Amino acid sequence: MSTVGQSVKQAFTSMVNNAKISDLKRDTVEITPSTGLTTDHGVYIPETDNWLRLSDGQKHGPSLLEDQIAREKIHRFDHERIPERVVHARGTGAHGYFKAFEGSPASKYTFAPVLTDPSRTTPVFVRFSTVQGSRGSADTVRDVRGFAVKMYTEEGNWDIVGNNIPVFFIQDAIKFPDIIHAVKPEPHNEVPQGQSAHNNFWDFVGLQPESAHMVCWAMSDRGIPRSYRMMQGFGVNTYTLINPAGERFFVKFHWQPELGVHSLVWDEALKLGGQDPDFHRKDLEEAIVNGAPPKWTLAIQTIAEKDEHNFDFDILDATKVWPAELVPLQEVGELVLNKTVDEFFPETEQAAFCTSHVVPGIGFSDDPLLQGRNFSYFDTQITRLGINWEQLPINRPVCPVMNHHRDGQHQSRIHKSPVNYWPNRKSAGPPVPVEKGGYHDFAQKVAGIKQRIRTPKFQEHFNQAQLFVNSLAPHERAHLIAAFSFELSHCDDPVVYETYTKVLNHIDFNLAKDVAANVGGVMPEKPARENHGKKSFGLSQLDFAPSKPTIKSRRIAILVADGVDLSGVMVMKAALKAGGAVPFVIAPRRGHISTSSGGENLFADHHFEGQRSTMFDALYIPRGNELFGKTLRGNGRVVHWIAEAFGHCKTIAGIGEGSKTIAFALSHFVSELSFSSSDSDTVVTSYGVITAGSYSLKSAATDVLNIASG
Ligand code: HDE
Repeated sequence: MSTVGQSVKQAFTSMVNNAKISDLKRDTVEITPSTGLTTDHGVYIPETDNWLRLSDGQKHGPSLLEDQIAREKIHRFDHERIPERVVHARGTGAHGYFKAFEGSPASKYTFAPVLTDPSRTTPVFVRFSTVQGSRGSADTVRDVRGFAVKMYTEEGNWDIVGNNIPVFFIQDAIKFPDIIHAVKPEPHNEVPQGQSAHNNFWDFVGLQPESAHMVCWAMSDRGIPRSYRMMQGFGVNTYTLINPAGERFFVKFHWQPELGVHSLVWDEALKLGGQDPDFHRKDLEEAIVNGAPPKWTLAIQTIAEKDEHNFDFDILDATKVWPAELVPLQEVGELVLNKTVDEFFPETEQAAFCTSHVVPGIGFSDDPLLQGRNFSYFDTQITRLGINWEQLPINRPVCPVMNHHRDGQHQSRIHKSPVNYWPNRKSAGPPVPVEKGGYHDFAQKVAGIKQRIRTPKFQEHFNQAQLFVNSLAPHERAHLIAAFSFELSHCDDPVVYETYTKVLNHIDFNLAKDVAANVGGVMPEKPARENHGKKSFGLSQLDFAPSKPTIKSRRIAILVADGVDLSGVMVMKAALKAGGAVPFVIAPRRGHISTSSGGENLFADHHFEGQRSTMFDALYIPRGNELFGKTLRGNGRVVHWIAEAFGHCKTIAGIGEGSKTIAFALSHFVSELSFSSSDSDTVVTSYGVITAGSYSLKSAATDVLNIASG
């Protein structure tokens, strides 16, 4: 999958270091060619292929239970699996760092050095995930993506356990088991996997109108990101910051990707689910290994305590965004992921996040979803990893840890002290409570009556769903209609899809009509409520186009066959590499390809059948001799590749025979294009032909760079 070999990858990742990577080295086992095989108790093993058995040398007799080596091997294997995460089971992770910007505006709101001190490099581990599917489910399914960040600060670990969507399905943590039971595979047959397109999910959200806003986000292009590197992250919940003067601010956290926010189209997502279920995992690794470490800017939105009630929504309600027009974003620092893990299980699988892990200067709010989460995460780690989960190498802080917690399964620390309680007769000795620099809870005045209620502002559910739908670009809206229609058409209980089309009419009359027409829902006669007509910045993905267009880390397929013009390939490859893209040469076979000038001096990375257009962002077909053109045009996979890439709005470029091949493949779709010139040079996108006819190779390369980055 990568253009560099394993040794280069190791060389690259071994260069990366920070306090956490050094800390992990304590437990990293180097394995050299001369490392001997041993049992777990350290005895060398001369043979690991045959169970000790009775035999006369000709016939097998019974295997003997006394073979402690075989027994140990099987025992260890039998217990390899641990429970998967109850949600977010499927994921991948990487190491990196966070650095506050020089003059970070965060210092007005917090004294936490991680956000304010630009001289610090804070090690970070990030795990991305999908929510619904099991550990082995496909990456590209329609789902919310997890974006969990663990910062190993000098004051302790700080976890921002976020998603790629800024709101959530429910307002109160007590509903979490219900929404998750509803979206997960149905209990009677454990179907479907990695999908929300089923009766139970749509039944629940149809009866739970507070989900409407989040459902719109999940059905939008946000639900099918192109890459983990091309999506935003959001803390979602309302946290607080405390400044040196002791003033408290409500805060929301946003991660903004350097590469902009991009999505697959649904047809690609569906196909990739089968063609390359690890598409997003491989994409993250490929970018890091090829020297394009993904980056995000951390931005905060803050509201002073005194302004808490100045909005027509409750700022503690996780089903609401804080519109950027009302609460501007302030950029405070940068996150970079520059190292892949050495081993998946001990690092990514054993990584455990906890919303309750905050550091001095950062606190919670009364957001009822966050309050429940603060209970849930620690609790779930006990089932998954055991009570000493914070001692696991990936989870332990890089600062000192010392207290009177003791024992429990898998205790790995040996405490040299005769007392394990406080106060004790050795009170002059450590560990003693630390006043200065310790975590002081904010002195918040609270009064109330114990009751199970939702306050009035928590009862409005459609204003922001409408704001989101209004803010979409026309193609995003079309995708939204298609996604609702796909999902509801997979529900076979009429009560379910009829109920949901009625809910849609509370969001947008035309949206409800379009979906109802597709799925046989209830066709509304008039809007259930007026559209307020408002839009907000930052809800459409188009608002996040990178300031400078880039093709960095984009995968470009160069289709070739025997008889290809070598220079055409090399010029384009060089141009793409200069732009930071990752070109792959694909041919009828992997190996050497003979070129028009003679000799076999072009090496193909893959053969046509081994890859699909869906795995690439753009396509280029160079010049070649007649045999070259005939081979490509006579290959159904190539013709399909071009047509499919065109259908998925990808940039397609061709020169000479390459251009003729594109014309041949697209003749059904773009009849108005003139491809007749035998040596015309062509760059096509779904937006039209960029040029045809007298077009130089160099300008074609430039155009590919410009277009692919658009
Ligand atoms: Fe989670 N969530 N969640 N969640 N969540 C878990 O913790 C929970 C919520 C999120 O890569 C679990 O370690 C409750 C919102 C991510 O390891 C569990 C509620 C957001 C991950 C849990 C929520 C998230 C989890 C399962 C409602 C976005 C994966 C395994 C009150 C801000 C972290 C685990 C990783 C994982 C509980 C709602 C994000 C059971 C009770 C809102 C990214 O503790």
